[in-house]
Amino acid sequence: MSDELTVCPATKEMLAKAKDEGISTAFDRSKANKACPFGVSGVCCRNCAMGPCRPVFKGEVSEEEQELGATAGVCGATVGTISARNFGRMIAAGTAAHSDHARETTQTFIKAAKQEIEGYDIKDEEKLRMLAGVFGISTDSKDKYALAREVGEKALAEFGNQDEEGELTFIKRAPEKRQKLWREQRMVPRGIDREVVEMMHRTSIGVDQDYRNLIHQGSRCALADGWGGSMIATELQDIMFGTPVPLRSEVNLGVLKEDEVNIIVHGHEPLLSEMIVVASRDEELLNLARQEGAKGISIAGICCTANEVLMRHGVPIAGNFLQQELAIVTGAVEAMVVDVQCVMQSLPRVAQCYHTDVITTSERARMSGAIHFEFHPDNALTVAKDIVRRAVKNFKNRNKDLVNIPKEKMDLVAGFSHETVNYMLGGRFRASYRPLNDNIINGRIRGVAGVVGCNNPKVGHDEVHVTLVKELIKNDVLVLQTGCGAIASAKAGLLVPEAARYAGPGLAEVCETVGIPPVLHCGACVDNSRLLVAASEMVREGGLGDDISDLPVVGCAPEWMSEKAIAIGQYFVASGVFVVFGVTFPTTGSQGLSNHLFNEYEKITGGKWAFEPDPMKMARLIIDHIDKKRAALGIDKPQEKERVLYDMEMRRELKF
Ligand code: SF4
Ligand code: MSK
Repeated sequence: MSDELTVCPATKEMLAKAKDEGISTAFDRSKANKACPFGVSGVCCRNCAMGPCRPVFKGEVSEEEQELGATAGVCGATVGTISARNFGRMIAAGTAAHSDHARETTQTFIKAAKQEIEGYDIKDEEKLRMLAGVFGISTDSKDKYALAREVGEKALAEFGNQDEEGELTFIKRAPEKRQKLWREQRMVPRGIDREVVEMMHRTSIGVDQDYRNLIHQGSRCALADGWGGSMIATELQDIMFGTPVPLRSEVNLGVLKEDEVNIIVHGHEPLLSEMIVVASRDEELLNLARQEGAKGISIAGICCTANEVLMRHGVPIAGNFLQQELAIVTGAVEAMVVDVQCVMQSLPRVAQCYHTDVITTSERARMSGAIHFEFHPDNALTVAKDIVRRAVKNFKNRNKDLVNIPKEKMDLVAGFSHETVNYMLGGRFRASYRPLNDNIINGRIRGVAGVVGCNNPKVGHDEVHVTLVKELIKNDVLVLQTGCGAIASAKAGLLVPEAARYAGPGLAEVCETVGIPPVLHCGACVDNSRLLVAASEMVREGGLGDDISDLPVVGCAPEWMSEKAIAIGQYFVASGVFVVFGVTFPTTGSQGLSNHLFNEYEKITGGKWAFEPDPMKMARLIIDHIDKKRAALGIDKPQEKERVLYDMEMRRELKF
């Protein structure tokens, strides 16, 4: 790995500009930060006022001695207990973040179904009817609004379910064998909020002191995220705003426009940003922009809000997590509009040096130094127009001497919902995962890796993502991406069909025949739930075992930083997937807990964790695991009868 801060040329250029202009960024602060080794390894506890406790390492302490409390907090908590409690709280926080987003979405969905709010509608009726079926709602002769209301109310009830024997509905979308395993393990989430509350209770002083039991609740809580909150957010957003289909767009800071009003939407929820997109096309506001001397109004995104509006509208992406400050440093951004999650508190400070307005919009997330336009679904379009108007009027305050927009931008193709993968590979009339399964069985595709998650200035920005993804596709592993990882690969040119030239011969053949990139952008962080549905569909299609844990599939977050990533990792592990994380791992201070997560857990759920910061070694771990699963399925040898790979032309000729 290089010593460079980033492999992204636009980021390099803006870091140099920030330095010249005396602006400190996350890259500088990370370098100056002295991370505490106790915190890094997960063994710092501040759960009561007898501490904080940092159990002292006295030379080498064996796993048994650790478990017996040779090094312990004032209350006697062992390093295993402390690190499991911290890990559990990260899962609870991540689950809460995705699920609070989902609650907001659900409440808006119900209002849209009641036709009470301007700007929102029920767009994907086919998906609505499918989801009604999952909830057991009869669809007979109901109009889409009546049906959506029932679906919304059922979804809302998932958050507060108190029935001890209750089960989240979407659990039923997992393979039968997986559901049975969860039930036997008493791991099925009852209600979303309930599992978060119980995790927080169990991790307070003097409650659950067995790290294995703590991690068990961690799994149940994380499953309430993946098969609960995140899945509800994804599905209801699709119904309201449209299920993504493949579309072309552009990525990197070069998408900002020298002669237009630039508005950046940043955060995680699409509820307001969808309306900003609508407002930016308003004729009155476009006229105002022209009066103010701009040629138009340009919207670009950062982080997962960007992924949401990219997937459904093709809105270009300005950058990923570590580029948020640098977008302002271009001097060409009139407004950065933020909602919730992954928004750096430094933004208003950076904005002070330019003319940029940082605008907060959620009552849950305010920042000093920012302007607040409170957004509620009831006033969304009005607020969106007010924000766009303010940005337009700010255009004249742009200091041309401070403007420097990097030239770098890259084409990309996004919009790979699980429905799209189904269609792309199977065709409209025979949409199915059969061709994907067949290509895995015949070895053209070796396996599938979900490479997701953030950026972290502790490692080279985008470097770990891009190195890993290139190595995987070179070895015929189809890569599915979400979040900031997808943006990293997009900037490196891996999200276009022409990127098949980086792929191994088998994967390249599939990509060229079907016309897809070897790396598929599947959406925002909550859309990792699409990967759970896709994995379940692969099992259902047949030929690759009868559980998710049988699939040659791996999850990975090479540059993770957020607690949400830990929640995502744990729900994949609890769903039977091998998950590799880079950077650092928050349990390494406890040998017992690390052994439990890295080894023992495979016997419980069929999935397990691994930690490996080096991208080439990470790729090796992933490929070895895929090969192990292929061997167990008996598909590691060349197949006797080659199946023909149908392209679009051949499919059209088929008689149904
Ligand atoms: Fe220390 Fe125990 Fe209190 Fe944690 S809960 S701070 S280990 S005394
Ligand atoms: S935005 S959670 S930095 S992926 Fe989802 Fe990016 Fe990680 Fe935030």
